[in-house]
Amino acid sequence: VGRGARLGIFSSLLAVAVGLVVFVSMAFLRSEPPTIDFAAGHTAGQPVDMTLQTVGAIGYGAHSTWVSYLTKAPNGKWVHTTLWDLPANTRINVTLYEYDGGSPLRNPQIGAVYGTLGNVEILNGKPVSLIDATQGNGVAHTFSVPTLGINVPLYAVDGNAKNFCNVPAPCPLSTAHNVIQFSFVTPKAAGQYPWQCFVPCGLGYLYGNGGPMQTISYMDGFLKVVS
Ligand SMILES: [Cu+2]
Repeated sequence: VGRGARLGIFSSLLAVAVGLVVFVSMAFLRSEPPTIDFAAGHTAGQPVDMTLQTVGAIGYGAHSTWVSYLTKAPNGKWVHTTLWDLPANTRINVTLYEYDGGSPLRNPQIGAVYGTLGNVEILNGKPVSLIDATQGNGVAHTFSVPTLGINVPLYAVDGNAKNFCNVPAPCPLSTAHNVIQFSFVTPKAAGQYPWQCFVPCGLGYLYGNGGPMQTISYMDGFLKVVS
């Protein structure tokens, strides 16, 4: 075999190797938690109901001690994800079960409810527009969509409650929880709108802002608004 042919074979093998590396890394980058589809079969003008929960520890997987959100899929199954397909320009009625303990807020401003319909949340049946986190159990997490001006503080449960949830998520309703309900309207423009928790709840990470605070399916995600 001549030198040119050997060079040709070498180049082809190199190209295949580089191709494989690129393919595998792209597949890794593409892998993400599942997106729950609340837009399929949606009738324009009808509200969409969405049920979420927040837990003090997911209880399984690579980060079993991390705080997390979970989403109830339309089939009734709880899924460990924070990614949702939502119809544009639609009222979303959220029911959120909060199972985590809390603390006072470093920034009291995120105790205010805004951007929801009426600028209120319904906390265990009572409308609330501000949670003073220096009182009671404090705030556990927030549901915040900065680009849409939405902030919903989640009043915590008593971290020392006898029935505090300490089982792998999802937490059952028999364990200590608060029920927080609110509604908001998705924007008219399709696109991906990031949402996150603004309580630095990443215990053990710098200023509490690492780990679950920076990981999709734990304390942040996307509203994938589709038109
Ligand atoms: Cu949080």
